[in-house]
Amino acid sequence: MADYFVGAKEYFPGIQKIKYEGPKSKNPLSFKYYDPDKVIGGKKMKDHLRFAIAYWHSFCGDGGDPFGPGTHVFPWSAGVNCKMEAANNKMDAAFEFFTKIGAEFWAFHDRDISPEGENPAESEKNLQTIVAKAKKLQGETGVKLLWGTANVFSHPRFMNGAATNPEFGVVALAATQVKAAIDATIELGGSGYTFWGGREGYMSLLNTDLKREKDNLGRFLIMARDYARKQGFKGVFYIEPKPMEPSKHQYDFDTETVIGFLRHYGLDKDFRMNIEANHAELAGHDFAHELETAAVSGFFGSVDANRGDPMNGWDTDQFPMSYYESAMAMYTILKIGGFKEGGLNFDSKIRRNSVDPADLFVAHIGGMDVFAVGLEIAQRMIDDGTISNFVKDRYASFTSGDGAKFSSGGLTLEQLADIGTKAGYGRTGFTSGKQEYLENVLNSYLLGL
Ligand code: XLS
Ligand code: CA
Ligand code: CA
Repeated sequence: MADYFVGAKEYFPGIQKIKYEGPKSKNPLSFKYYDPDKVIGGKKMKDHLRFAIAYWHSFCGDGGDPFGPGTHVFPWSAGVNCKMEAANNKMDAAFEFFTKIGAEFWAFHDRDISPEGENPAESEKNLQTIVAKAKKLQGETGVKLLWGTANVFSHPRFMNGAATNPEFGVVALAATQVKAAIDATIELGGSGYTFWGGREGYMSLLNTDLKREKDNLGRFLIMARDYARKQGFKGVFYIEPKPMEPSKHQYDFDTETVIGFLRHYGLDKDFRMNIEANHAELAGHDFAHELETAAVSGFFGSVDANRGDPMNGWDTDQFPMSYYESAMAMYTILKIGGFKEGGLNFDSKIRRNSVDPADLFVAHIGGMDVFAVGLEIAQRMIDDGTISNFVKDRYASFTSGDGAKFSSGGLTLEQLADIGTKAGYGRTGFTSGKQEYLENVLNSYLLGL
């Protein structure tokens, strides 16, 4: 991968390629733990972690919030009147960032990278023009596309939803974007295509035909899948669960809900989960719960590696900071053999008042270091085996005798009750779960013991 900026202009001057300098380094623009080529459990860190940069936050999110306009000044659009020229510059800046930070993947929405035109045909032409540029930059830098998606939630026309909109005309307009974004993803060799349904939900049942909306969403996804497959897309489709915000009730509430939806509409062969830490929290779940739920059902796909603020109920999309969270996440991921097509996409944004160009680098460095540490801890958990052996022993009564018979479906309820009656009460059930002990064990891995 090239380690220099690739565009005509350098957008992050004074910042060199970020290098691993080790935990003792005081240089904020260096990795303390993420050492891309370090081998953990037989695989390089970079191949375990498959970091991706979220185009929308890093190059479009200007720090604006509902109470005030943006605070971040983007050198690629300052003083540029033509939207396409700004989009072009922004792509140069993005690839400069990808190569300097050393991320091998990126992810985008159609409207992040190219502006909407006067009509759908012009919008598509804009997208194709920028995609051609992105393809060239991918070729020059070796950076790859993790996934693409369409933004069918920001424009006011989508205020009542996209595929679940009560107006057919809006569903058709959503299709123009999704079709073009699928084409763009294929053109860029993306390994995934994501659907996040922010407005695929509702605010009030008083104006909502819930069954029709869900059926329409299922039908739309079937059409999108069939189109992409027809065009030769071999990658994975992702659904990204989120329980609320901006809708009150979102149909893709959490992993378990989405799995039920996918099975109901016959989409379970092609779709996997893109799990975001912050969305898990909004659903009242641990990040690891969502990952494990997807993993054990064969629906694990990719990850949006951010965090929320547990003190409020917003989607704050902050950079990850917790070694426990990253360790538990990587533990699940390692247990199922690691990422296949997916990766760790930083769907994270710097704060409104983080206005120095270096802040974007420092934020990503922190997130990458947190997952590097999490990976190391998870590998210790696996290598030592104390935790997995404990779990195995805890369920040992299902692996022989009547327990094994039960597990393989060899008992009726009468037979099961009969076994219970014969055994009697005694101390059955009073086996310690030893959570505190296991937490102490986890702490010792955290300290590298
Ligand atoms: C918003 C979502 C969104 C998806 C991609 O909350 O996280 O950014 O990841 O559309
Ligand atoms: Ca989010
Ligand atoms: Ca996300």
